[in-house]
Amino acid sequence: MGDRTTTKRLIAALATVVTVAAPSAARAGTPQLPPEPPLVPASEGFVGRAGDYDGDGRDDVASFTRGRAGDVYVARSTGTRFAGIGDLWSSSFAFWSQVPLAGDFDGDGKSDVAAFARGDLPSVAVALSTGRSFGPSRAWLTSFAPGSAIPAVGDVNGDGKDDVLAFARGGTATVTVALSTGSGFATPTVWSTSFADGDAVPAVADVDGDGKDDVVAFSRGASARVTVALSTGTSFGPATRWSWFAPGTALPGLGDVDGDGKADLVAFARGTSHTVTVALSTGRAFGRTSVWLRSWATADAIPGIGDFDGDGRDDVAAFTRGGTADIFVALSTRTAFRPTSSRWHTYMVASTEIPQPGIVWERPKT
Ligand SMILES: [Ca+2]
Ligand SMILES: [Ca+2]
Ligand SMILES: [Ca+2]
Ligand SMILES: [Ca+2]
Repeated sequence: MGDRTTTKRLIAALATVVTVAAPSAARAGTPQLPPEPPLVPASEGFVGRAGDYDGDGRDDVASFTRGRAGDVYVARSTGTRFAGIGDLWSSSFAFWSQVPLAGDFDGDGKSDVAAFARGDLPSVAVALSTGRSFGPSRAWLTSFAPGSAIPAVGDVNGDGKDDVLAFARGGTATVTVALSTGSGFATPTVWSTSFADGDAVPAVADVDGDGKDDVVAFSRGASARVTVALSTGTSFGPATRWSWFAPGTALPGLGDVDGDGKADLVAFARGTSHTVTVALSTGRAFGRTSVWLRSWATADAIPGIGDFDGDGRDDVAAFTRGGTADIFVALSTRTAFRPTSSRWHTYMVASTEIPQPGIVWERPKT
């Protein structure tokens, strides 16, 4: 126990040295930025998909310090653990309270990262993966996901390049899409004028298995409605109710946990139970809800979904963060999640850093 704490302090000290040794131009040029806003503003959050940053078929984890530093660390999956400690893949990406998300925006098989500024100057920056680090941050789009719109990533036209989405929610409830050209995002267009209204939690995945990512909205709370709008390749079809799932404060996500090509529902209960429930997609609806795992992502741990062993079935992760900064993984057996015997990492996503994949959302209003 004492050894591990000492090791962690050494790592933290080393990380500081690395940061000081390589100050970024962006950091040096912006000394008068305001204090960092809260990490998760009221009634906001995001569902981040997993990334395969080195393109070996196994999903890896990334950690974003955000704030003034804008550092991005990656720990690559070996299939049984996440390797490397303090592997800095970028020292100037996703500053302050920007929303960091993963996606393969140029379609080369290696996941890249996007940062959504939102607010009054809404831009989307992308840093492409070389397989060993992230290249320079470049603005791929301006005036996208303004104010408190919820950004998301998915390949909605099925061309192999991930696109970006913005959910307006509230009374507007539009869904805007900007398609990736491979080197930028095209002019945004509205793909739905009525989806994910109020404070519904939106998510993106291919629920009918046709190769085009669809949109899903979770009402949570007492109603717990799950609404789907399928992608036609150029727009989203009508909103249709597919299930009752993720009631109360449960954190909802999507992943193909049985590996049939259709994304399924996964919910992480919060509060006292901490069960993980799954409802499999039939392609036209979500089936019966069943418990796949108990006592997962307890306390304030952040859950995530990704195929960490690369067998084609999505697994679940739990990031303890804080000073412990452990990562646990439970692998899909196709009918349940089975926790692996050891931690997959013992110092990754520390303090209040944001992990990808991660489901970060505040509890619904009561
Ligand atoms: Ca696309
Ligand atoms: Ca689809
Ligand atoms: Ca499935
Ligand atoms: Ca798996």
